Amino acid sequence: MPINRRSLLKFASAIPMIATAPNLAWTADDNASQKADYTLRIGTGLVELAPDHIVSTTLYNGQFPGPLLRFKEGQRVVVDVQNDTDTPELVHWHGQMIPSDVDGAAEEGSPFVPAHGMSRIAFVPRPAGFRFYHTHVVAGADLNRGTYTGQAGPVYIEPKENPGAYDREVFLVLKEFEPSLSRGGDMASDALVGAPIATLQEMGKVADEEAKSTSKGFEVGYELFSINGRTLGQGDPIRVKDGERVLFHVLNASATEIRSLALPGHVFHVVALDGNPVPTPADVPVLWLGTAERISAVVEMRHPGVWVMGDLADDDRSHGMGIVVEYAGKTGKPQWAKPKPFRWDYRQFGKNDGTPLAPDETIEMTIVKQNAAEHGFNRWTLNGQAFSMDTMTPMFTLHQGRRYRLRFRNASDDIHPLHLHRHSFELTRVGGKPTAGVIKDVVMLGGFQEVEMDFVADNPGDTLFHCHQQLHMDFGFMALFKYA
Ligand SMILES: [Cu+2]
Repeated sequence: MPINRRSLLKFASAIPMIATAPNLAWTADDNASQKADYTLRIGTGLVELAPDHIVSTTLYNGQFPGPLLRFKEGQRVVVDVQNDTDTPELVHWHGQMIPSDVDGAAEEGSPFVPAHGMSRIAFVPRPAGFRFYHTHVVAGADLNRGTYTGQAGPVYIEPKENPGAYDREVFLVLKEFEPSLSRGGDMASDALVGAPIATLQEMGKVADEEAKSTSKGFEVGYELFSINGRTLGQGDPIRVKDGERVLFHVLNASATEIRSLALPGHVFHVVALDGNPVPTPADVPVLWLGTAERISAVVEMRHPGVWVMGDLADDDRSHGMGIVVEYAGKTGKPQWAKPKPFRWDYRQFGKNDGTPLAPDETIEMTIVKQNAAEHGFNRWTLNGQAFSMDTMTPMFTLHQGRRYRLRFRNASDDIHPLHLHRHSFELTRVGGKPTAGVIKDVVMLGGFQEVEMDFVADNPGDTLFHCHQQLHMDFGFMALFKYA
């Protein structure tokens, strides 16, 4: 098995893979004679995180991250997905407003890519911006399945016009490897603005008391951490010049973790969240990203040296979560400096004094954790119900054209990266304060906090909502929306 030794810079300008003529066993499309624009091959491969840390996992096209796919907004693409593994797979096109049958979620009715089989998928990419693709199968207790594997890759949908004032684009995919189950975790408690709400804390206490188990359920920990498939210090650094403006597209491709990123002596000028331009671009010293979130930020390189761009958590950074930024003509050991504490506030990027439109309807969901209720795993309920993969019963009915407000109340201490498929939403209340104008497809909800967001039911078809933390979504934290 050849080990992929691509450099970051090569990756940043990756050329789309040339598709080979597919030998179709099954097709969802009527143009089997047409050549696919892209081929994704799912199979076991090796990732050389470091010379002494080579991991074997499931990959796209034998590499991590999967190839950067550059689509053009509104221009139809045909993708062949070849599954060389022994189990059915699903490729989800995260953040795109496409039909349910190609979205890549079984709960919405997308067909599986059969084991040792092929599927042809065709769709019109939209909207423009930084998206990604990843597996959407249930992992449960199997840490060799789902997003614990290396099945993730970036998508960039070229806008019809490109307003970016930058010299260079660099994609960064943050990812952990070698997962294992453990008791207890270390979720960042200082990541988000807002204070815990007493009534939600009380609900959490009641749930704890009602739990049959006195201990918390399993969490997942990792041995190795990487950016673009390399641990900190391995592979090529990001080479920059004094005065250069670099546009970073950062993706948190973790299965379960919240991530932070800082570059000592530099600020991030955030221009887009989840690929959508923000109304108020703003400078921040630290990026915080929930699972599956993306941030696009310009960094002006005006602090020559050799630096570590890395996670704030010392343990994660020392196990590889970082990448070296090296100015031209500078040498020496990469330097790290811990930034001052900084709490992430989505409202910072919203419309000033923004008031959201009034919704037609409000849907409330209260999130409760049942400690170790399912074979030692925590079970998650929404309004008292854990999603059943057997029945896949829809929870809500949508009427096309209506504006819905989702109000989430978190009666647990965990941060939840909430994700809605096939639609974008506008944040309307964060950390107890109103906001408008920030359009996303994943939002972090803090422990014992509330968040509100609006979406317009403008893309008919079954639509999945779930927490993007793989352990949470696999153990109940999902809901299905049906259009009337
Ligand atoms: Cu969650």
